[in-house]
Amino acid sequence: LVGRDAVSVAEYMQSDDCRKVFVMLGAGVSTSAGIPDFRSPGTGLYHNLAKLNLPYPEAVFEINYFRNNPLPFYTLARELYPGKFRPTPTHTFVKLLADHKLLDTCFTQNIDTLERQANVPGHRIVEAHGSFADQHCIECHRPFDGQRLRAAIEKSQVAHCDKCKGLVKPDIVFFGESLPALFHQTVPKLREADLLIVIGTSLKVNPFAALTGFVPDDCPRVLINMERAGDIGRRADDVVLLGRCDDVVRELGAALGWADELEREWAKTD
Ligand code: CNA
Repeated sequence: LVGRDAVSVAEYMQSDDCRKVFVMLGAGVSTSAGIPDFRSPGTGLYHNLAKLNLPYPEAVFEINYFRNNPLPFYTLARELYPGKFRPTPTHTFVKLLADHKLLDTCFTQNIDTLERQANVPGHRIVEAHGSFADQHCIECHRPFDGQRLRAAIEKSQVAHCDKCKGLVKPDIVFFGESLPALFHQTVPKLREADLLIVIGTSLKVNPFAALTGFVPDDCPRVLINMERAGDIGRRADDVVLLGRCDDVVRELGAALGWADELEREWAKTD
């Protein structure tokens, strides 16, 4: 990179050296859609979970806690259920990467499915922590009807498996559960990355956070976030662009000559 700024990143993205762009997303890309992240002080979900009387905030995503007390997770799920929120300009920026044949893979920790709603091609998305798209019994793993689970969650009623009466939950990865096979299958592709763009994540949850270490040593890594995260900034071609991600991707989009296209495509998501 010529410099550690958006213009230098754009220049590199337009060169022949940059063919495969990988993206890592976290909850920060969806906060402007109205979905709280986990850890932002005051507004984050962990701050607001106090009313659920959890022993500690992470318990809401622990399978053993869920087994004994599923209602806090159901309460949270009701707030996050897809269909209530609109993708952000940042989601649309990822779609433009695909439109311009630059996007190899978008790894996301988010469970809100806003990448799909922004029309990022499905085969480019790896939902590392699962999503609300499917649901299973946590005991016998029998699939459960999505409409029925949604109706139960809306009424704060616990759904039980038709066969074994076990608890049903959406296929969102809880702490201690393994990540989807697609995640593990796709990680090795990072070795071919020409550019990594990390957006809206505190990089505190492993194994997702560790993905930043899988790209080659000379692969530029760009962090777009409100605060510094992980070890991005340590390598020669690391770029840290602090600020609201929608503002930063607009700046990057303008440097790429995509400003109008970004607004036009984002308008379609309304
Ligand atoms: P996190 O730990 O809450 O970190 C979010 C990061 O984004 C923080 O560093 C914030 O400073 C930053 N941030 C917040 N708003 C913006 C903004 N507008 N522009 C730029 N940066 C911003 O969340 P992570 O994603 O790192 O943690 C991983 C968890 C969060 C995953 O397991 C997700 O499943 C989970 N989660 C997902 C959603 C969702 O699907 N939208 C919502 C809340 C939590």
